[in-house]
Amino acid sequence: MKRGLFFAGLCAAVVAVCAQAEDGYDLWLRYHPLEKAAVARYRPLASAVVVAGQSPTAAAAREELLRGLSGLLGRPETLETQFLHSGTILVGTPAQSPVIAALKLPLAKAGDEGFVLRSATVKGKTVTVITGNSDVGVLHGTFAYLRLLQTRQPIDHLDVISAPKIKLRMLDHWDNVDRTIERGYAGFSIINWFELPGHVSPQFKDYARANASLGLNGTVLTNPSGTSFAVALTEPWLKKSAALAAVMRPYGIKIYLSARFSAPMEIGGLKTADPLDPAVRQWWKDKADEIYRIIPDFGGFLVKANSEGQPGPQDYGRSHADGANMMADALAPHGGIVLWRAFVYSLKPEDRVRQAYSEFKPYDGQFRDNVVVQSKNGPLDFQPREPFSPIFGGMSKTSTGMEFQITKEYLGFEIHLVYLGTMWQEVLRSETYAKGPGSSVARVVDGSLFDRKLTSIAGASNIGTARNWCGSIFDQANWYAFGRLAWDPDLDAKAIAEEWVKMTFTSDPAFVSPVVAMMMGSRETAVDYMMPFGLAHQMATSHHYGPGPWVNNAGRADWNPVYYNRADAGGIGVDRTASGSNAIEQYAPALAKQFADPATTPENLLLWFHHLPWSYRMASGATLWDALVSHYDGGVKQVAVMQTQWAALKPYVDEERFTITNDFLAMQKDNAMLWRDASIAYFQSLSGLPLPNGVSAPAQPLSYYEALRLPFAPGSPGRTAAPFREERD
Ligand code: BDP
Repeated sequence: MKRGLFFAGLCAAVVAVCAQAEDGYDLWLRYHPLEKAAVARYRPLASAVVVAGQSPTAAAAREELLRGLSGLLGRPETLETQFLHSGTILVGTPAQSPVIAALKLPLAKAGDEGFVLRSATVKGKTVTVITGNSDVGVLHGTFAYLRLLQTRQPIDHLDVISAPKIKLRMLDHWDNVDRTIERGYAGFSIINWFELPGHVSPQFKDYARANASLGLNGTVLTNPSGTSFAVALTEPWLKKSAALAAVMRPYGIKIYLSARFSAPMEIGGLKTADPLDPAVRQWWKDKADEIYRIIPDFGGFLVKANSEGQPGPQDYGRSHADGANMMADALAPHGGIVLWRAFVYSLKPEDRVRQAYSEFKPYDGQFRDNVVVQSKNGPLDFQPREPFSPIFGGMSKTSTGMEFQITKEYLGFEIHLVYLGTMWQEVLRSETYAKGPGSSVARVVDGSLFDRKLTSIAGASNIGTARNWCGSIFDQANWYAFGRLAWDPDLDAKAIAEEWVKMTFTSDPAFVSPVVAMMMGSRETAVDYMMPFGLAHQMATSHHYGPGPWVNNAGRADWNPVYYNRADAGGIGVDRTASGSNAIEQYAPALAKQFADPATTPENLLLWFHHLPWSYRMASGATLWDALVSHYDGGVKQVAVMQTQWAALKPYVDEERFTITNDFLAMQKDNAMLWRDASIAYFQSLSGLPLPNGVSAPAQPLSYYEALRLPFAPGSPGRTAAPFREERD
């Protein structure tokens, strides 16, 4: 073979290998070489690097910058300050670098964790400065700088100041200590407790990098549900957590643990967990002291109490405030935080969506300063669409933290392509009217509305041992969007999607715009085929994947799909006005008034607030029945459109990531038809109304559903598989 041909063949083989290697592991930090034109534009401005700091965090910034630039543009020179030339990037705090200090940049606005990116002239040379008040700020600035290159932004006149608007930006792992994950659809937990503290998987550093690239600063290692997580508060386990904390620390991320309320009994040998009992209080103080001896920068506790069978203060006739404050007092001397969840769920006659507010509102103002009351975005449970929880805006004297669910428990697991950025934006931009117009949920959560210093956004993680971390490539976008919104809840979901697509795939506009369009419409599409107009919780079984609007545990004061749709011969929807549960009274008067009347209720929440006849006239003039059917059907059609769009993009994507997405879209299409058919068939059996023109009769929805039944329920609580335990018989 001729030499030239041989090399051509070799290169082709290398390219093929590279294409195959795109398995998603690198997330949005791929740093593949930019196209020639971009290299020509950027390289003269990014040919050398001076990193002033020496700490492990400064080393992490340096490593990332070199890794990023080397991949994107070609390896930069690493210089000492005195030799800098045009095109040098100066990295460090003013305290570390007199050159940076002399520039007197507006660092006051960057806070403890933010950064400044600035093009400047030093000794006649054109340089770029990445700086902050702390090494962590500089690290965040480094990732932001690389993002500019990855998304092809101009870098020649940089003048960026950015500081996080939220203090605690947390990823909550619902990972059980046996490595199963509650509501996890991406394999098992990346935390291998069995090997810790002796060995920390190198994957953990990549996990820290990914989180730090978004500016996240906290991670809860253990699930707040279940029965076994108290063990994580024992000394041997704290040492395991300490090994993880050591990897996270340089990346500015603190670790937190879920605290089981009954831990003093389970691991402390006490007879009670009563929060007003002096021995119990002392136990938590001693435990906090011990934790901080082992993990000096421990973040604090996440607590789920008196919800879904979890123990809590009410077991002793005490309140949520009593319980939260006891733990807060134990952590306060060390600067620790209690994240007390407002997701309460127990069998009571009260409308379920009223419960969190009813239980927490009376204690507004009674929680310690280091307590966050962490509420899900909606009053029910991470449904495809809910109004915002009235806790936001309703508790002006409490730090109310936002809890989103990144893992798609109710939105098609890892299979359905659903971008959640739009959903979270809708929640954050919702108007609470707590202090009149301009009182958005974002303003409550960022602390500006009620002048709260302690602010928090948490997301239930979607990460597991899947090679691509999230089970699907597009679910990586939800991790990404969550982190970006936690840093700045005012960011735009579309802009975030664009960034992610460019960083994850390519910046070619022929790819970016259709994919962003797919993502932007995807949540509404899922709402349409699953539960339009504010219907909620229409899943058949506890695994929450497939449809089953008909399930009715008749006679029990239970919550099931029928409880949430109230469909009968006369109509559908839940009356939450004064003639029903009056849940609307938990909102500010201006909103309560709006929600009281179907004509002024946003159509996408109509059936959340109202029970209406099938013949109700929608704004379009169509009857409710016809509109409902056409939304279910429209959702299916939209999935088909996504399928076609994706198929046409094959030339732009590597084989592996193309195929998984293609396969999942086909599954989503089948599932969407199932949702439509099952729902329409059931509602039609009650309404007796004909299907509108163009919509065909559902094909045997029940047997359809049976076909989908899984032999096990992925991600369901109580699943027993334990990957590191060998079964012997
Ligand atoms: C529900 C989940 C359940 C969680 C619970 C929670 O179905 O598995 O434990 O939320 O948030 O949505 O605690």
